[in-house]
Amino acid sequence: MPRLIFLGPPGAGKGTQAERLAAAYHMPKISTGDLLRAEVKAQTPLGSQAKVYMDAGELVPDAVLVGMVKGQLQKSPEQGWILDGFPRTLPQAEALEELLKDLGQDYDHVLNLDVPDQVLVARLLARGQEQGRSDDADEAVILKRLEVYRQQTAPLIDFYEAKGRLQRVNGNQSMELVQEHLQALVQ
Ligand code: B4P
Repeated sequence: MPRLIFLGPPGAGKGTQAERLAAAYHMPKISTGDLLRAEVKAQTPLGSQAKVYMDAGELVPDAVLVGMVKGQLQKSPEQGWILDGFPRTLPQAEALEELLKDLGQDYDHVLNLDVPDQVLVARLLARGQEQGRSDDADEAVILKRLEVYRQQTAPLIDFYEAKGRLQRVNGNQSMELVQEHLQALVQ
């Protein structure tokens, strides 16, 4: 089963496509955004801490995320996995390399979804209205997330490109077409 990493800015469709590919290949997805939102909903100490960062459009500290992902990767490695929303910083990417080495695993594809900023903002505002996600409700918070993406997450494109592992997909197409292109790369 493939092991996939999804990269891309907020609203690029990582969560959407991770869901679709997980269903298509019957494999687990590890979505750090979903895991954090579950902690927030359950009002755990970690959730209360994470909510402050998420509502401000900031990233949750690396140590929290690395611990969370480590537990998930250990669960059932033979089924493959899709990482959605992790890594999001260079320290997270470096920690993932170490983690996978220790677990005797590797990733098969790093898939970067490219979408222009104005489309991202429109998608996230629409989701804020439909689903009431607190970090999508306010345009200022969305713009902050894009700025944080450019500063902290975009450098991962060079990180994986330098390893010859990056594959780019145009995320500014219908969900069905994006899925088709992703599956063509993975198969
Ligand atoms: P995430 O939950 O990962 O969410 P996201 O980046 O905002 O969205 P994603 O790219 O998954 O977009 P989606 O498919 O949902 O992160 C939320 C927060 O959690 C972060 O800001 C951060 O605070 C924290 N966090 C998570 N991981 C972290 C980490 N590793 N380190 C530190 N902090 C972390 O799509 C968005 C919308 O667009 C949806 O409404 C969807 O229906 C629509 N859409 C998708 N594809 C489309 C298409 N092709 N056409 C039209 N609309 C489309």
